[in-house]
Amino acid sequence: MSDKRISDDMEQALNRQMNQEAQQAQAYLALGVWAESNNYGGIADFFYKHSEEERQHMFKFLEYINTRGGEAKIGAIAAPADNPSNLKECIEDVWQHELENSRKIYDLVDKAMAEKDWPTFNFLQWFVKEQIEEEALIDGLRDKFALASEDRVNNANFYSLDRDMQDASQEAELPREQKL
Ligand code: OFO
Repeated sequence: MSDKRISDDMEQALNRQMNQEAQQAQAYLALGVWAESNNYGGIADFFYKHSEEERQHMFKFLEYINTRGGEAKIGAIAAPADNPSNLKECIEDVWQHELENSRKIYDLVDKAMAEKDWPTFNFLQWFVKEQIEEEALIDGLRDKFALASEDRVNNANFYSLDRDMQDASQEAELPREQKL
């Protein structure tokens, strides 16, 4: 392996975030199972796709750490949180989760800047942009949920919400749609 071009401290911080992305993939996977077993098939697809995206994020960190002469260290993944008790709680949990992830990315950006580690600063800009998109995506779903739940007359709006989530644009394909 070539000489290391990131600090030990940065290597550890990037490894933490890499494992955090793996943890997020696991959390979205668990939410997909929860949604599917509650007959929200569209929402389940949304979470399964998002789990794949988080896994791709994990790989971006892995490749970057190794490319800079560091070593990506695959850590343990904790069990996901308990299932939400309803769809509203589920969407709010996801929202808080993404906000927290944005804060972690910004902390890394701060660190890269403090260390004058411009390659890492540049690498992280992709994630800053990604979090803008992810926050907008989940915030949009919160709005749709609010609209759907205003109509208490029937469940038709929940059905539409489910379809909207299935069709929401995401970069990853469902694992079952990928060509092996
Ligand atoms: Fe939900 O985003 Fe990764 O970083």
